[in-house]
Amino acid sequence: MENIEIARSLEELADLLEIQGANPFRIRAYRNAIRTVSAETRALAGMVARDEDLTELPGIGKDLAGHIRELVETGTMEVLEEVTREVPRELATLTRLDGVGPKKAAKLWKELDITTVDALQEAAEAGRVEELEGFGARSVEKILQAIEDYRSHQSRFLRADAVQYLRPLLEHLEGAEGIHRLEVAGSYRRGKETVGDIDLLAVVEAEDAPAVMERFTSFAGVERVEMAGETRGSVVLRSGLPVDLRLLGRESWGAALHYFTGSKEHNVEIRKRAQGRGLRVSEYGVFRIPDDAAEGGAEGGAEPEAEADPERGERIAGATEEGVFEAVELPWIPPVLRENRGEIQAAEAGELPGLVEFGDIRGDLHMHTTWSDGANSIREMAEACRERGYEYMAITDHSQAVTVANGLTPERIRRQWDEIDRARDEVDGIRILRGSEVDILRDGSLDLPDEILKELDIVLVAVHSHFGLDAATQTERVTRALAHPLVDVLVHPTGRLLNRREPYAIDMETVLEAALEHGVAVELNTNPRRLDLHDRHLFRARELGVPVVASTDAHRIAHLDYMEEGLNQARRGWLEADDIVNCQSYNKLDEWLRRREE
Ligand code: DGT
Ligand code: CA
Ligand code: CA
Repeated sequence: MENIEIARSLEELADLLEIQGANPFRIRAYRNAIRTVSAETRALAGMVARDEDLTELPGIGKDLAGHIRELVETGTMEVLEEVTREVPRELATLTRLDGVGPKKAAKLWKELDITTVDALQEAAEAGRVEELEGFGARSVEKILQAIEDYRSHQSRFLRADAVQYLRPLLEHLEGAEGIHRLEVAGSYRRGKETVGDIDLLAVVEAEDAPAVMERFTSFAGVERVEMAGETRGSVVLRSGLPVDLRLLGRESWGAALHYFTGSKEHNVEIRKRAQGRGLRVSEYGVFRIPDDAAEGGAEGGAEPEAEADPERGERIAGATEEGVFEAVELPWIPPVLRENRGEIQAAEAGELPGLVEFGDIRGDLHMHTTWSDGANSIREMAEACRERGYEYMAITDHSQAVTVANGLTPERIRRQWDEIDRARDEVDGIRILRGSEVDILRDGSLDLPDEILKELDIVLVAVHSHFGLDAATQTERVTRALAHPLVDVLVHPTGRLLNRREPYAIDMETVLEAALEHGVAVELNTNPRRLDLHDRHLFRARELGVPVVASTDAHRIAHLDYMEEGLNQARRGWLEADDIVNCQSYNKLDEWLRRREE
């Protein structure tokens, strides 16, 4: 059981207890524990197995340690069973909806007997919810929107979650005898921010196939087996994540890897290209079409026909992916680019981008400390950034308008500078920039006076309120902020929370043009639940020449590690190191930050 699954169960428990009206201190203790569990890098299941003391973890007392141990060992918790005898378990799902917390869920249940998303939708549409005290027409509208979002996201998993759900299965399979190669294909390999399912490929000898399939379906984390054939198996993990496994011979490895990596659109183009060269590409290999078989020229790119012998004709490639590309006269194309967005043309012209890598990153320019809503001190963050090999970093706590995050007034910011000065003395080997995540107010003005902004090394701006404005007003608001001469980076440019909250309505093209005009950078927020800026936005930013900052928005040390995974998104947007501000040396960065001083 992964930490994320433990955190999920504790969250469900905390939600149900809160709906039940349990002691608020107890609930707060559970919520603290959830944060600890999610941020812990060691596997708690391993700690339990080794009989280690969980109470040494921050926020985990004897009580919680016992619950976690029970959960890891039995898959459930007596406390959870207990509360669900009184509170319907489905109610925990309602609390996941934006705009419905445990208090509202309790009210819906007690007054309208609503326990499911379906029932809530029905009651909301019938006008029964808005009559409840504390709801009203606006909040009902919001709930209906949240239900719609929930439905559209339900079937997709955040990549970052899928990574965690999948890891134990991969370890289990890697230990299997008879597997020569194992790779995750599909959208996962293409680095997409969400995945529908997992497509696993393995090379095995024919005689080992049954044992390998058996090992796959008997994995302890499997909830149910959908099918288990000779070469293909399909399971659903306890987390709900569907996983397909295909077993192949060595001669087909490259072709299958290419085919099942997709995307479908990319594959169609490659097949067309092959047909033009008298070749047929399938998941089995690349074959020369025999002269007697005139294959669907008119239907270029159609699926290989199921009835036709898939291996008809002379095999000219298929064992490696490079070989497949070579057969159609192309260099190997990185999976993150395979979306048929021009990668084939670029490959043909020898103009594939040299994609950014973690080693190119020289610093992190967006993070929080205990001065606002972060968990670590300036000094701790500085040491952690230095450990990650960075040359520089920026401390960017919230500004005063963001009261929920304990935003800083001008007076507190000045005091923070003293502490930054001390950290500069105490922590060698890293440059610490004075920054701020300045709130963009409703009218597009900034939440801090110019005399403060002038003394900051880097000024980030972001929207934290009035997400509901119409696109024209929101765009106007943000572009006005970008026109301010002291602004360096627009952070949280879409405000989305993946699978939870849609981006706010904004005209990104206009925003990017304004950023270009005013020499402002835009942020790729590498928090895996945010990833503000879609791959298409990043692609467009690069095309226009708008600089991009890739930053973690860390609220604790562990979050600094979001950078590495988050760069998948940058690569999907075709970004090279040169396109990213924080891939520059300190001197270059400093020059850029002073660009408007004269
Ligand atoms: P997902 O799972 O929705 O996040 O997206 P993918 O891209 O992983 O799609 P999936 O799992 O349906 O299929 C995996 C890959 O297999 C896909 O990227 C390309 C290939 N593939 C699947 N079905 C077809 C098809 O009908 N035609 C072609 N050309 N390729 C297909
Ligand atoms: Ca897939
Ligand atoms: Ca699939």
